[in-house]
Amino acid sequence: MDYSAFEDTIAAPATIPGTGAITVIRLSGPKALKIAGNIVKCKSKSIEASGANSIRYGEISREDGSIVDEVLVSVFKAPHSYTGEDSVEISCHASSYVASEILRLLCDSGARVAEPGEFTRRAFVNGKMDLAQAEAVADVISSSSSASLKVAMNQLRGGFSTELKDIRERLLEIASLLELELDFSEEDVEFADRAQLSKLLNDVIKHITSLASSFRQGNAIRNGVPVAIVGAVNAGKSTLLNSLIGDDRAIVSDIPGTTRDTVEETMTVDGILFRFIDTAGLRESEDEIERIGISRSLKKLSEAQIVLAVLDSTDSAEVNETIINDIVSKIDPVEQLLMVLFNKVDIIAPNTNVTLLNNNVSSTNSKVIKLYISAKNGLGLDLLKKQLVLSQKDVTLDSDHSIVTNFRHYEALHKAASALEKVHSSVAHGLTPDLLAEDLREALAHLGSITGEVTPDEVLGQIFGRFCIGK
Ligand SMILES: Nc1nc2c(ncn2[C@@H]2O[C@H](COP(=O)(O)OP(=O)(O)O)[C@@H](O)[C@H]2O)c(=O)[nH]1
Ligand SMILES: [Mg+2]
Repeated sequence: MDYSAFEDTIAAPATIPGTGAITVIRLSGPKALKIAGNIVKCKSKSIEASGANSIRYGEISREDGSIVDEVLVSVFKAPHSYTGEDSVEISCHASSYVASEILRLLCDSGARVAEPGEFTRRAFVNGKMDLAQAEAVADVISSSSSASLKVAMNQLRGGFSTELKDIRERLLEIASLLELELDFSEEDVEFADRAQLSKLLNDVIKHITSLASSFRQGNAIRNGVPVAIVGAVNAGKSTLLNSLIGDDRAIVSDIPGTTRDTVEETMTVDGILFRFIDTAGLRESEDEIERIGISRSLKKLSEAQIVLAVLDSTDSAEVNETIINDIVSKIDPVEQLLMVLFNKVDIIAPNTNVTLLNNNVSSTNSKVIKLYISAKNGLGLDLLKKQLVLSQKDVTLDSDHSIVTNFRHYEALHKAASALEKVHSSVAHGLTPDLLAEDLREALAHLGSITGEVTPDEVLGQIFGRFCIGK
């Protein structure tokens, strides 16, 4: 069946050769079965004569008859494959040498090495998935928590696309009414009831805006809830980052001003992905590089969802008060959660049960979370992690709407909403349909760019170019 839009047959390993037990080499295109049949010899009928969705056992030999590997070949026929084309997947032993030999033999038989993301791009072009779904493939592969997997899966299975389709259909309805008016513009007819139009537009704008505003949450789900670790120099911020992630990631030293740049690490706690950001200590500095580090810290502080203010509890109460007030003045109490951590409790209260101590602290002051910890000895960190997880408990994923995790989608929604705002105000000002129709078309184009209905080739190139080879 000649289904594919492409004439050439592409090949690439879909797994990383040299790791694991097997490597899978993908082959897709009109000649996939013929090329695979050329290099894989099976006992009974050839690969080319195999039925769809079958698995065959065979041997791959070089031109001189020497054997390369024993393999399993999965056969898929158009349009029932990932790419929508005839495809085969060769499972060989994971040696990178074996994989490169097989790839060479495939190319000698007429295949060419696939470009990054080319399999998924073909799936998109052949109508197996839309662009948002294709992008979700990469998100599913890189998902690292139950929430990020759930959102990516919803997008992959078309949940987000269906929601967009509904919005587009409502707008198309309005657009077609307006176009009709345009055709009859000489006769001065008004097909679209302006009050109804205004209400419809309002509903759609609200829907799009709420999708766009889910990006903050979506971004946290995909890249981790941003947690900034801030405070004075030498309070133990870098030690805390290292203890939390269980690795010596940031440099710890008693020389003040050691951390000059921000260091980020992600970690999953109770299925929630957090992104911890160690920052340069906030202080006046003469050092140019440290000053750049401090301004970056302030930026990270403003972007964080959770701020961990680390204090050195051996410092005086006045000193710490000043530091806290400084941090409080820099955060947004509505959008950001502050936790105050009195570090180095091992020095001020040796041999104390830190859990008991903290239970007393939190019960007396429930508004701001305060904890005594020892970043160095790991005291109080369990409680800290518990609080971090608790802070996310209201973040529900079971809403009716999709959650936007992709910046490209966020931007498109934003632009669509502004174009519709223009339509809305034009309606209010009683402007002619030709002016309304233009902005409406623009909004539709932005929405369409998310699912790839109207996406220029160069944008597609950028999106798929970020995929790895074999995807
Ligand atoms: N005793 C004790 N020392 C700590 C603790 N946390 C950090 N330190 C020490 O404090 C110094 C500064 O730590 P560092 O993490 O580099 O501080 P930063 O400037 O805030 O990043 C180092 O000598 C650490 O070993 C702690 O909980 N207890
Ligand atoms: Mg540091």
